[in-house]
Amino acid sequence: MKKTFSSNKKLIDWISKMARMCQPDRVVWIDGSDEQKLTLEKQSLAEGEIMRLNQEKLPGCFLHRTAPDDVARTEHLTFICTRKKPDAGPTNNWMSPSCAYNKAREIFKGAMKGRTMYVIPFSMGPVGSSFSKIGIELTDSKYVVLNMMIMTRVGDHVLKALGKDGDFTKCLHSKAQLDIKKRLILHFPEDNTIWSVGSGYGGNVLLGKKCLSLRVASFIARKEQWLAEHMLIMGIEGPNGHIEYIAAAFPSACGKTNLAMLIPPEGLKAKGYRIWTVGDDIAWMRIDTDGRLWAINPETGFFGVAPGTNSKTNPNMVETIRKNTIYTNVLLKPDGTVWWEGADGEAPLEGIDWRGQPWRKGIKDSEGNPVKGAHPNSRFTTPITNCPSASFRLDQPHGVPISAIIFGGKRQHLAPLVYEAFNWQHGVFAGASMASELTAAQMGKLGQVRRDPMAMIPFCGYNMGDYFRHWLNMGKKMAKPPKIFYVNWFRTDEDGKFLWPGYGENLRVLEWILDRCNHKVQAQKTPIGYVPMRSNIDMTGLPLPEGVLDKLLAIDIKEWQKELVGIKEFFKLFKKGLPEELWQEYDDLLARLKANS
Ligand code: GTP
Ligand code: SPV
Ligand code: MN
Repeated sequence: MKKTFSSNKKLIDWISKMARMCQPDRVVWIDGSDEQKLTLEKQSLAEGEIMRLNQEKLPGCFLHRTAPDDVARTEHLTFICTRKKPDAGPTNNWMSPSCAYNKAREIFKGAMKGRTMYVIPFSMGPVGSSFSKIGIELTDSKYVVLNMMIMTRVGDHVLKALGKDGDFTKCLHSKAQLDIKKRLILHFPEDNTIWSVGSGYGGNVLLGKKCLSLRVASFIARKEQWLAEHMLIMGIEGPNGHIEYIAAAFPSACGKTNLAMLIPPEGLKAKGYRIWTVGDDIAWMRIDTDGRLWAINPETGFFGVAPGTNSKTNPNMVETIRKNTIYTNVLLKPDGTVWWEGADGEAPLEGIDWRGQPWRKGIKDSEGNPVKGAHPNSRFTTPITNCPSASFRLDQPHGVPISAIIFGGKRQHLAPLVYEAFNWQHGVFAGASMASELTAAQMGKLGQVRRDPMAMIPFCGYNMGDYFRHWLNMGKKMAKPPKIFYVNWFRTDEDGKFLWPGYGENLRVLEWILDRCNHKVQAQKTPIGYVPMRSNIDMTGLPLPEGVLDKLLAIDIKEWQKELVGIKEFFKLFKKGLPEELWQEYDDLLARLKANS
């Protein structure tokens, strides 16, 4: 392989030091070339780390299986290692830097013996943009290299941009023994350093993603006065041909990817609507000289949830993942293609499941539960440029202007389909008091409701009390702040069935949101915020049964009063660290609910 050089002394010294600790047999620099990618694929195939899929039906596609206990982010093994404990805040796991480095060093020592250490220079954001940050990931996993080449901008041009004395996030990863007892995901925001060991699962090991672009970036963003958020970014081209952009924060596996590339339902398509996908997971946002908030997606690919993806729910994604895609933990069909629960067509009669075991349609485990073919958090890694709705502004160094920020989560009850915050401060309260049901994206109890402010509870790299303060300050700095909304696609009826059809139909709600931003429609003032008048949601082509829209928009005062108990409990965790403004919003909501009860 071609040798790559960097004249950056800090980089060279750091690599030598890490190599001395991990003791790889060799060090290989990733230059970003197709030629090198092909070599890596070949080696990875030979080692059985990836499998080539049916090249006629899925050209350039591969399958990878992780260890059965390494299938989702491990939040209990994820730490923010600030020098002072309070700087990590009450919602993060904390370890002192010295303790964390010592513990991990013991696992990293000699972990790469017999392996290659790859040096991946990557840029989050367009190379050279003032938004962008450079990271260098050292890893002993070819799977990580191949994924990073899809998810980020990788190669020599990044080293060139780094130059002789540029700064970078030092990202070290080793699979080590893939032992959950020796697994640690450590962030040292004060050292601009990430150490991840003992895992091979995406969110734990693609260090440019959650570790750099959210945990470390959020820490930097507060200092530099911008925002690093767990948000999709999408452009909505309206009937007049004008494109407006929105950003939305939903917790993991709560619908960001799906919303970001929705296809307008017939009733709205006729009006001329069209969607442009900018990003599905992460937004970096800065205030520009026009007083507005501008956003980029620092990534170049999707690491999307497979189950439930089909040509009804997400036709654009079905199209996207036909080529050059790495599938992880899905079912392998006899014809060398793949399948997951909720994929197009009938379930196959047989295949090899995500664990690598023979699987037959309808098989049950010893307790009589159906055995899933694909893991519920199985995913695909695929380039954003494959996506038919990919925005033409993906590489614009200054990003896109954001008209609305949307928060949301999975709530069977309580939250209505949509409401608008009274103002920025109230919107920050709505975000800060968000809660959602746990999904398969994190190891833990499925379905349990937990507080997940701004969908950032697993991803904020510092004290969330300070994070809320930062959000409040950002609002004050903008002459034209985006309006803030809250949505819930997941309200259910008495039988537990979704009341709202979701997916493409969600555009009906987005249309109302933009109409509100453009002062086109009035709304109904309620104790929790502005709610649509029924007639202002265009329901053309969507005949919901009588009364369903009312149920979707209803606000149950008693339930909200109960919710406030949970919010109070959460806010109290922060003690004096919670901005007074949020307690003010809490009190005001309490009073408005009382006045309406
Ligand atoms: P991360 O990648 O984990 O951050 O998740 P995400 O927010 O991008 O989630 P994604 O869009 O992949 O959605 C996860 C699950 O929610 C999938 O099973 C979808 O089918 C389901 N889903 C998405 N949108 C809707 C919707 O509007 N209604 C309903 N009922 N389900 C939805
Ligand atoms: C999430 O869990 O929010 C994801 C997937 O987007 S991962 O990158 O694994 O964190
Ligand atoms: Mn995510």
